[in-house]
Amino acid sequence: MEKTLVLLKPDTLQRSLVGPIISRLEQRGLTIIGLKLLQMDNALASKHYSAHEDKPFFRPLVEFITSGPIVAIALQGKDCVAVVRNTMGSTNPVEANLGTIRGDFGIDIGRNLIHGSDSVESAQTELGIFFDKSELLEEYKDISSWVIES
Ligand code: D4T
Repeated sequence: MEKTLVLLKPDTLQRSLVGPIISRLEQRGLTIIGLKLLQMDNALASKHYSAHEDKPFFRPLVEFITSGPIVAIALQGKDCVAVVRNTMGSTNPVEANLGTIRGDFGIDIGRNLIHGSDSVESAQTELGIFFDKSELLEEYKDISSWVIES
């Protein structure tokens, strides 16, 4: 079953939105298979956002993501990369639809609350950055057949 990585960014923790945001992901029918609270350092942030290192927002982005604790979550579910992306909403909260996490909780692209891998390939790479294989507990839910037909 497909997996993805979610990061709840420092603004989510500072604003005490961890519970409501995790609830939305769980309510979609996704399964938490790994979860940890951590403080990213410069090296980890630069690695995670290496695709953006030439962009003007790279430095502020690294500063922001390292400015306080984050929550890293490994999720599993049918089409979960796409399901997480459309549950998060557009990168810029101003453009995100109401009913999405960014649309309901954010107003600034530099404080957009949540990261989700943008493809199955990047999910695999990103999960490897934040979780050891032994930290992922897969396929443990009994209710899966009530969420996913097959
Ligand atoms: P992440 O990677 O955080 O899940 O966001 P997205 O996948 O939705 O968006 P992204 O990779 O294009 O951007 C990464 C991160 O950079 C911030 N950002 C982005 C910013 O501060 N200014 C900008 O102009 C852009 C494009 C927000 C998300």
